[in-house]
Amino acid sequence: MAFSRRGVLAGMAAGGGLMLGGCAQEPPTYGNVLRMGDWFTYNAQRMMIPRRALAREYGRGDITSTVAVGTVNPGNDHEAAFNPTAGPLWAQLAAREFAGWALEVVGAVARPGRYSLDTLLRFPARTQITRHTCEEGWSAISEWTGVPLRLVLEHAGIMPGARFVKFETYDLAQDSIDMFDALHPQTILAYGMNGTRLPHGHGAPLRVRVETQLGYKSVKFLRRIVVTEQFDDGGKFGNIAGGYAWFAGI
Ligand SMILES: Nc1nc2c(c(=O)[nH]1)N[C@H]1C(S)=C(S)[C@@H](COP(=O)(O)O)O[C@H]1N2
Ligand SMILES: [Mo]
Repeated sequence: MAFSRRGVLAGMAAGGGLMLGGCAQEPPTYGNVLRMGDWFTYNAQRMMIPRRALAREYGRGDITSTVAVGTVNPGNDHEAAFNPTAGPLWAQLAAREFAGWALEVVGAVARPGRYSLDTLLRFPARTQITRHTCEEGWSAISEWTGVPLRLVLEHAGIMPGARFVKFETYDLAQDSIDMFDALHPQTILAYGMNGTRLPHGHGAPLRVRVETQLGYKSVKFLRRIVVTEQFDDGGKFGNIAGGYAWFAGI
């Protein structure tokens, strides 16, 4: 295994603002009594980390066909999560094979900036064959290639106190993960799938893969990453307003 648990912990320390030594922290959704289940799942999983550092990886022969669900074309105004501002921008970029596209990385980072696809391709890549588990009851195994989110965050310079990483997209979907999952070795910004460029429907040009959580956390069509010190529930477009758990660890 290329990454050790020690490496994960070192990354956590580098990330700052995190609990170390196994003590549970206040859950981000604390205060809402209906979310006490999240509190339990979140803390229970965080305490079990030493025994399950990595999500299972599979072999090439295990790859299945993977249907594209949720938004498959952010430029289509009939999509349920169509974003009238960003959707047309995605359509223009897609028509030019994403020339000119860049991922913005802002917030609690020392060096906010924009990362073009070419720049991301120059980072060390990680390829992993993993199972995507959708909350709606299906799963599929695919090969994903991309740059570990950790490398991009470290390149941008994670500020002390940074606790969450929020993903903004070209549709209305947006989501966040905590710094623990953000620095996890299998959390990658994927530009490749099954040996080719990420197909449009699966989130081109870039999606995140969060292998430690349910499928909806693997946000597609990335536009901007915001590193935050405070928990942001995403307002009316967030999981919580949508009836989903913010933490969906598996
Ligand atoms: N931007 C965006 N990301 C998204 C979604 C979406 O609708 N929009 N759907 C989510 C859900 S519920 C699932 S199961 C997966 C589906 O990924 P796939 O299309 O590659 O199968 O994407 C997730 N990421
Ligand atoms: Mo899903």
